[in-house]
Amino acid sequence: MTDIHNASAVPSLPAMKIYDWYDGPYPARVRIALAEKGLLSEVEFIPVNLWKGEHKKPEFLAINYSGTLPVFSAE
Ligand SMILES: N[C@@H](CCC(=O)N[C@@H](CS)C(=O)NCC(=O)O)C(=O)O
Repeated sequence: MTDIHNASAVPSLPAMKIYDWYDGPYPARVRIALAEKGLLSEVEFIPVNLWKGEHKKPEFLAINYSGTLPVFSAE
């Protein structure tokens, strides 16, 4: 049985990405949950600058049409 609380015990995790911004409260909740599970190092964080409006640009809307953060991606 897989120990879901031990990241190193999880076989072949897909590449996990989270699009976020450092001072967004919703992204912060995700970071807190990942930290609690010891999974922060398993995720690549991709900053999307809310203050520059990067979350409303076509490149980002193609990832999340609602134009909000965070976004989780696993491939
Ligand atoms: N329904 C979304 C909302 C997330 C949300 O509002 N995130 C904020 C950042 S903390 C955001 O992207 N705001 C930009 C905007 O609404 O234009 C969720 O629960 O994840």
